[in-house]
Amino acid sequence: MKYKGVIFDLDGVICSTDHYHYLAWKALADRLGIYFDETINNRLRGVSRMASLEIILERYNGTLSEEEKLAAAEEKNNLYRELLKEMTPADLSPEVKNTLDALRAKGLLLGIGSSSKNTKFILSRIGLGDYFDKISDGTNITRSKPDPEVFLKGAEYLGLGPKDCLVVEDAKAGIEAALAAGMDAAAIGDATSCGLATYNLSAFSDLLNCVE
Ligand code: B16
Ligand code: MG
Repeated sequence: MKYKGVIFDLDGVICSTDHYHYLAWKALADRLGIYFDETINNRLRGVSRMASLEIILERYNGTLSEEEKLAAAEEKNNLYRELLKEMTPADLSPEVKNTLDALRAKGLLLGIGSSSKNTKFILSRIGLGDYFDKISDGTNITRSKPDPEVFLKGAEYLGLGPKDCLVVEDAKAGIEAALAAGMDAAAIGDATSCGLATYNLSAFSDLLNCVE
């Protein structure tokens, strides 16, 4: 086996929460009179909550104090969490679940490396609450992707060195973070176009070919 562990990004890799993020940011942007569309929403992929807010505020005709920014981010998050309650185990695709099971059966450790502070809530909604060996997420990092912190912590939690880990990501910032951590990176979806990844996956199950 080429690796001892695989660290998965959550949003856009294990499941899709893009639309819920979009709806919640859109509601906030509308209230503040800020133009916001799906193209701007794509720039938020893999980016932390506060950095996402800064991107949305690029089109704001005014200024918010730090306190108002925190309140705006909390407003978005409360709405986002309400929307996440619509998710069920049916939002986990059989292909993803079967591939995860097959990787585990090969003896690989499975971890999460996500920018989200809602990781545990999302995993519980889709029926993977206790599934992963270790979770590194927005609650244990101080620097957002493309900084490697989230993946370095993930590897440390798994008890592995960077060279023993493969990262799976859907965002360019996430691929950059994995490479900066000294790890190989498999890109899926949007991230395949950046041309930086060690592997480009056309389907999640392609991972099985990358690990040996
Ligand atoms: P939260 P990932 C990222 O998750 C999302 O892609 C990104 O859109 C979001 O802003 C970020 O999490 C923070 O999420 O507001 O839930 O803390 O792709 O790194 O799993
Ligand atoms: Mg992602």
